[in-house]
This record gives sequence, structure tokens and C-alpha cells, in this order.
Amino acid sequence: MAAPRAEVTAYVALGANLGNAEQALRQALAALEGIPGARVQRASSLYRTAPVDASGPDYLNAVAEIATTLTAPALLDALQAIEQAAGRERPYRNAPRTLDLDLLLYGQARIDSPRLTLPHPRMGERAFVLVPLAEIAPQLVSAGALEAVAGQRIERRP
Ligand code: A4P
Ligand code: MG
Repeated sequence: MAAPRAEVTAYVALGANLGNAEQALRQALAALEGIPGARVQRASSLYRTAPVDASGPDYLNAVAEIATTLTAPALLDALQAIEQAAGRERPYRNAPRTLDLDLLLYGQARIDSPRLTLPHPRMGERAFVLVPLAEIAPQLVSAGALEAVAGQRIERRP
């Protein structure tokens, strides 16, 4: 019998800016809990954020820390299945969306394949990722990184 895989700590960014975004994020967090082979260890607050490189209404964003025995591609499969179940359509890149789940980090993995790039290539430019990530994993986000995105509007929801 194969040895059980060790758990890896991964971080997932959640975003939504269409329909009831708060409900979409809360349901997505519940759906993350339901992925076989994954446990949600921490979830950030929800943040209202200005769209970055995109148009449309403000987003709600959050970040979750997950412990998983899934491989990174298998975890991405599970995230995309949750997006589909939430009614995600992909008319064009950065289109407004009912739910976007991006894999930010998977342990120390560095991957550059057509389907999956890790760490997420744009995470360092984005307050909507760095601020919630710093809330739950401050060791991963430097003061300098936060300063670099300080011009982007983001507000923690009470
Ligand atoms: N892909 C490659 N690497 C990854 C990864 N680490 N995690 C591939 C997730 N997916 C990854 O993604 C396009 C393709 O990227 C997928 O097929 C996957 O195999 P997508 O979710 O279909 O399309 P997208 O969301 O439009 O693109 P992407 O790259 O996720 O967009 P971004 O760059 O993440 O930007 N402003 C605010 N305030 N808040 C937001 O949440 N989000 C975006 C999306 C833009 N502006 C925003 C927000
Ligand atoms: Mg995405």
C-alpha cells in the first residue's frame, strides 16, 4: 500500500464581484471545507476592494489557508469545480465573476506549466491578495510588499 501523502499548506485567494458576492465567498469557504483531502485551517476577513486591471463593481476578496494531501494540480481541479458550481462563466480574461478561486502558494512549490503557475505570478502586485494573506499568515508578507500596494483601495468588512 502506498504511504499516505504528507499534508502541504496551501493558500487560496477568493474573489467575487457579481451577484451576492458575500454569499458567494461564504459558500466557497464552505465548499473548500468539503474538498476530500483538504482542511481549511484559517480564513481571513472579507475585504471590499477596488477592481485591479478590471472593470465592474467593487470586489469582495478573502484568503484561506488549507492543509491538503492533494497534489497542486488536483487542488486546482477541485477549485475549478467549485467555481463551475457557483455559475462561473469565462467570457474574457478578468471579466467580472461570480467566483474566482486562485491558488496562491502550495508549500514551497515552484511550478510553471500552461495550466498552473506557482507562486501565483501576480500576487505580489495586489493589495486584495496581500492584505488578507498578511492577516492570516503575516510571516509570508513583508512590510515592503504591503507598502508597494498601499495605493490600492481596500477596506476590511466589519
Ligand atoms: N492558472 C495558472 N496558474 C494558476 C493559479 N496559481 N491559480 C490558470 C489558479 N489558476 C491558475 O484563470 C485562467 C487560467 O489560469 C486557468 O485556466 C488556470 O489554469 P481563470 O480563473 O479562468 O481566469 P481569470 O480569473 O480571469 O484569470 P486570472 O489569471 O485568475 O486573473 P487574475 O490575474 O487573478 O485577476 N480586482 C480585485 N479587486 N479583486 C479580484 O479578485 N481579480 C482579478 C482576476 C482581476 N482584478 C481583481 C480581482
Ligand atoms: Mg482565476
